[in-house]
Amino acid sequence: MSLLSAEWTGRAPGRVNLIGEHVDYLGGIVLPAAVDRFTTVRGRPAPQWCLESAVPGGLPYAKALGDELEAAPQCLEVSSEVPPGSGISSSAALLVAIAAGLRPDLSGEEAALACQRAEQRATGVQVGVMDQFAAALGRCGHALLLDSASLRYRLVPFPEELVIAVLDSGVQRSLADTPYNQRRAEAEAGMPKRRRHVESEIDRVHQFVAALESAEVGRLGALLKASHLSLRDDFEVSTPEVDAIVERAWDAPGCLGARLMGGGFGGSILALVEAGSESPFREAMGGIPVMLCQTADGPFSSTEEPLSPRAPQELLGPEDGSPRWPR
Ligand code: GAF
Repeated sequence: MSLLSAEWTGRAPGRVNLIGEHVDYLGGIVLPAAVDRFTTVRGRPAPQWCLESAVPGGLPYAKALGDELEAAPQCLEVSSEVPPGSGISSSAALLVAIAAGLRPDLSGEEAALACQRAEQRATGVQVGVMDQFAAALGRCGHALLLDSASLRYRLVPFPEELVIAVLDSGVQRSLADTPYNQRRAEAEAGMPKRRRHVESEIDRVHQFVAALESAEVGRLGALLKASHLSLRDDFEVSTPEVDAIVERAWDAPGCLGARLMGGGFGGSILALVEAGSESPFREAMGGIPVMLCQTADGPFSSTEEPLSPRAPQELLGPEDGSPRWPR
């Protein structure tokens, strides 16, 4: 840990979630991917924690992570390409970048769990581990299939002929100002509509992975649409603005499917678009901001070691990702 007395730099990506929404805090399986928008943090030891950034609000996250890692105070300079409040998890990118710079000796799993606890501590939002895991361990060319109960994971190749589009609903929000914790509590209590979403969504994750692995890209769109309808009607985390953009994307040229992404109540929309159709897709979306992304590496991902020593990446099958319900 000699790094704690020296200057350091850490860098981590934002993430998208292909499918598996509002299931990570219930032990479900999720399929996020790290994307090519990064947050970079330069740090050095200081008498007290301080943080300089064009985006306000990062200091409580940094301090909370410092507490989790039992790190001495640091002064941080943050620069980021991850737009805040837009649903690609700027908070996970910030936290994982700090963890990667301060404690590169950690495993990706340890770093992700520390960042998850820090986010919960800083915001009071009882987030799952998906975002931090994706930012830490995502791999270029892949999505990351994670069982959030066992933390076993494996990489799933992401087809080159697909482009990830993130659409901004224009409704920026912090999860702390949404009923995220309430939805989590309702789901944990086994409320029938919430439970129906969770069970059907986990099933869709399995189907989505099967479709990716058998190169049946046509099936992906129907699964995205079904996921959105379930988030809208059963989990009730969508908004009229988000629904209108999702439906517009469904009809746009080259779009396989689209859905609300992340915590919901605004934020962003994920669309999968056939490579080559980016321009007509963007045009059909009118003035709605479209960010085209590619998959990227997280700082704890090792291209030389496909199997994590700590989480044996056994194949995740239908028995994985069973939700935790009350007895
Ligand atoms: C947010 C949370 F941070 C994640 O843990 C996850 O629950 C997601 O909302 C919903 O799937 O991004």
